[in-house]
Amino acid sequence: MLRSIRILGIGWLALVAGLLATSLVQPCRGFAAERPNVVFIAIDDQNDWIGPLGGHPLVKTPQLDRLAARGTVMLNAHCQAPLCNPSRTSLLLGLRPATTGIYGLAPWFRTLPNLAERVTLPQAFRQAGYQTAVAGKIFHERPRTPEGLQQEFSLWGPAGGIGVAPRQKLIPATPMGNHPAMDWGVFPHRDDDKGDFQVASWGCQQIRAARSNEPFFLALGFFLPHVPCYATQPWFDLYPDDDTLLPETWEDDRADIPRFAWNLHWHLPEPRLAWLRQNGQWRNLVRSYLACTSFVDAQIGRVLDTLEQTGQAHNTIVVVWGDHGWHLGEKGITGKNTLWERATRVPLIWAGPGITPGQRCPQPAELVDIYPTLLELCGLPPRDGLEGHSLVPQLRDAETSRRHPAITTHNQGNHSVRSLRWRYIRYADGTEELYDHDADRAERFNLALDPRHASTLAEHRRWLPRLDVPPAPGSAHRVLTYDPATDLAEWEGQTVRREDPIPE
Ligand SMILES: [Ca+2]
Ligand SMILES: [Ca+2]
Repeated sequence: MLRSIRILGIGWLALVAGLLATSLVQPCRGFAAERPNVVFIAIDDQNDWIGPLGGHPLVKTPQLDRLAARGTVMLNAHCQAPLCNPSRTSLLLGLRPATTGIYGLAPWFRTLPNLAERVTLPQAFRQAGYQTAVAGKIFHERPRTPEGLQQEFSLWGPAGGIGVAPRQKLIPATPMGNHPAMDWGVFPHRDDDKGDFQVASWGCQQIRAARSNEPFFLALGFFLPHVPCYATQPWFDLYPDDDTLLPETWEDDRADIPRFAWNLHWHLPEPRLAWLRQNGQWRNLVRSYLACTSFVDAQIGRVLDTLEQTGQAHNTIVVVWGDHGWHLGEKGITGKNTLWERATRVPLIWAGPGITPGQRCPQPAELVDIYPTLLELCGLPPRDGLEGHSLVPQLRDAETSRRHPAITTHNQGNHSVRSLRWRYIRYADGTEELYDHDADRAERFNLALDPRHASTLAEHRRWLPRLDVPPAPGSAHRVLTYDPATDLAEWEGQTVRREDPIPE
């Protein structure tokens, strides 16, 4: 019999700091009431398997569909890094990973002298008189002191996270490692014991308590469908228990990919497809991920309902984003940390004042664009030094073309450039990939060595970041350093050679 244990709950320190913060914040008055509120919703590790993006034909996300119907969906939106900390740090600072050197799960950006006082997106709103509040995972980690918490947001709610979990893992140990998060399956528990349920409940309370003369910036970070993917049976029952759920894969798909991508770049402990198949876990993983996606969708629906019930939907910008995607068997792997479509394409849905309803925009967009876009939508002054570009022209008219492609960076020197039609990748050893999304949405055929595409390659190389800094001090975990002189890479303390066998 499985026993429930609580892994994460409301951090008392955060709560005390939040209460303290509430009494300290004195927002500017006057102009504030004319400005729209912002509800800023993050979904952790959510790939394009949501209804508005059509990444999975069977996924059920009725609440995101409803938000999309009253807003604009960016169909070609990509993260700046396919990993939590660098992606979120980039979005919240408005700076690219190749500019800050933050590529791994550390450091916390405030430890870097040049970023210690840098104004983040929520801080820009607080400076403009907004009440800022946060629950769940927005930054990759929470500041550890009351002063640190107060520096980032006025009010802190529950930390969210996993909530309840089985005492023992549901899946067998894998030869790639036995990390406790690498787990999934049906787990009987109460939905309201989940961290994401509590994050949504707290968000709804804040919306109900909002005062009409103070605009709010409410950030809610949902943890699922990040692993471990536990859900109760009713969420699994939304999906058939058969192989129609599985994404399409091809046995020879790796044959035309540079060896660097496998041996020196994607070298992580997530289960490979071969292990999932041998252990009968592929369908279970896919179904668990979809069940968790639908669960989070329902939590977002509770927040949207509350905005409507309190009469604030018309004056609130809602933006939903995912920090990066996730492979579930494509190219023979599971997990993040790649520069392919399944790991870089993310939800980016906007609704509210100034945004045209019912639009679907195919132009490339980046998470680093959120910062300048929200400033413009809310009438806040633009800030110097932001590396994104406002999406307001596209949110007004989705036909407006966009010059800038979306750039994703994974560790120093590895970049993807996603334009309207193409994906170009350049790795640190100089090898390249090129995919034509008009003909090949699954990125199956690498065209980089085909001389007919020389001009397309040249055009995309121009967008590679000019600044491409080494890992920042304190960078750790999942940061690969590559030395072209020796053709050796260091990954998590291990030396990796090009000629090592490719992991299955
Ligand atoms: Ca993540
Ligand atoms: Ca291929």
